[in-house]
Amino acid sequence: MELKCIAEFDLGITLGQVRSVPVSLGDKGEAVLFCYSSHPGIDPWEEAFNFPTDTLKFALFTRGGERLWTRDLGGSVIPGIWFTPFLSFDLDGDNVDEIWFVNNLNNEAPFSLNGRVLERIDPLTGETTGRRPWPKGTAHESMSHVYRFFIAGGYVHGQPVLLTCQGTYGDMFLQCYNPGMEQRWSIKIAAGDPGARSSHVCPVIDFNDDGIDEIFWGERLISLDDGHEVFCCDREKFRGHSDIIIPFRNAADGRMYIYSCREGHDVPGEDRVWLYDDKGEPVWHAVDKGHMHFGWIANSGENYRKIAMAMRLNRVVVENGLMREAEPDVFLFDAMTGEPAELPFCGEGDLASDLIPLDFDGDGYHEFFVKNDERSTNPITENSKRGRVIDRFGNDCGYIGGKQVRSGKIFQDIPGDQIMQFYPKERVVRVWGCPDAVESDVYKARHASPFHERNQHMMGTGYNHINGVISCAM
Ligand SMILES: [Ca+2]
Ligand SMILES: [Ca+2]
Ligand SMILES: [Ca+2]
Repeated sequence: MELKCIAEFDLGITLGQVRSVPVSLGDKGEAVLFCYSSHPGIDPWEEAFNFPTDTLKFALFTRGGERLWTRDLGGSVIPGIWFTPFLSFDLDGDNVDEIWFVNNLNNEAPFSLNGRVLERIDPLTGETTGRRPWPKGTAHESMSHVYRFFIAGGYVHGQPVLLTCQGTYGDMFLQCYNPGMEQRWSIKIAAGDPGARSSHVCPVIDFNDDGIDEIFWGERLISLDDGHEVFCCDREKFRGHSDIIIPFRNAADGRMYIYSCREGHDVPGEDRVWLYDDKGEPVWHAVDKGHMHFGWIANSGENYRKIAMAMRLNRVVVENGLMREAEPDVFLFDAMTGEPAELPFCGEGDLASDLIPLDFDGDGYHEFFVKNDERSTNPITENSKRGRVIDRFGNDCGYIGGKQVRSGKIFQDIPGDQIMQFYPKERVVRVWGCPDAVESDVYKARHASPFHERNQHMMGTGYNHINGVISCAM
């Protein structure tokens, strides 16, 4: 398998953070939107927030790497995924994806909720074509809770609908809009209500195959038609949020399943890693305590056997209140039974938690990109596994390096999965793929639903974009 750089985009500044979504320009072809800054992503949690040294910018590029327009969002827009989610989505049905994001019009107050708006941009010009006030239901909560915003899109019997959401840990608010931007429904899930909180990812899929998309609001599935709860896994007991929530289909029985790695509500007697079936009933559960932080599902066992990974974060506070991540605990399971599993090349420590599963060559088995270890002070070098792609046996498939932007089927017309990485000092973004890939029946089955294509448009909201957590689904 040979990996090649199949696209390059020159963003022109030293890069601290980059997010990206595909944008259809209708008969003008496919474009790529980048949202980027020299400053790394800023989190609203008081123990993680810092003051930005650079603004956030949008830039639209052609597939060939030509810059079409740039917009600097200015000093009132905080450069972080929770403050400033964005989405490309054709809500009005003209085959051109509008760009939707949370702007702040109050240039004197970066935390202003009165100044925050849902803003729409025409991708053909980069100009604003609409604004409406951003709901401020979370205003009374702590800063970490207030600025957890999401924008998502989905379909109800073929009609597009837009979703805006606020909150994750306490009170949570969701609003849904029809193509003319009239509100279709609005719900509040109060902090004390039964059932799960949200997640840091928000996959959208027609999970029960009735023609209506659901959003995974953590372990709670919400209908985009009318906002009703389709079901909520472990509804009577679990009140926390899941770092990771992954829907997937098991080829052996053809049924859908849900893999959840829980972060919050760590109470004695309640396990942290769960598999649920298509009715929300538990199949297996494991790991009796801790903050589960990363997780994935990969076709990496014999005969496409699915392996599930769950990583438990061991965060420590060192001098002066600084937080650092100690060695994590990593768990590997047979995804369907919960029995302990192994990867042949993961004998050495915690490598499995730094793997991003991708099927570059389309054969139905996942390869893995090995991220840099964020706990390590050693840079990625060509001599280590870090920054490289390996196959499911650990064989080397080539060096890519960089930091992750998004992964999965980035270009729909190129066979197999691809990965998009940014290179901070080179100021560029590169997409790597396998031009000789041949899509097998197993690969095609994973892509038979529009899940992957549609969820690429949601890589600017939440943590959907990192660690392959959305692109490893199905
Ligand atoms: Ca449109
Ligand atoms: Ca449905
Ligand atoms: Ca493969």
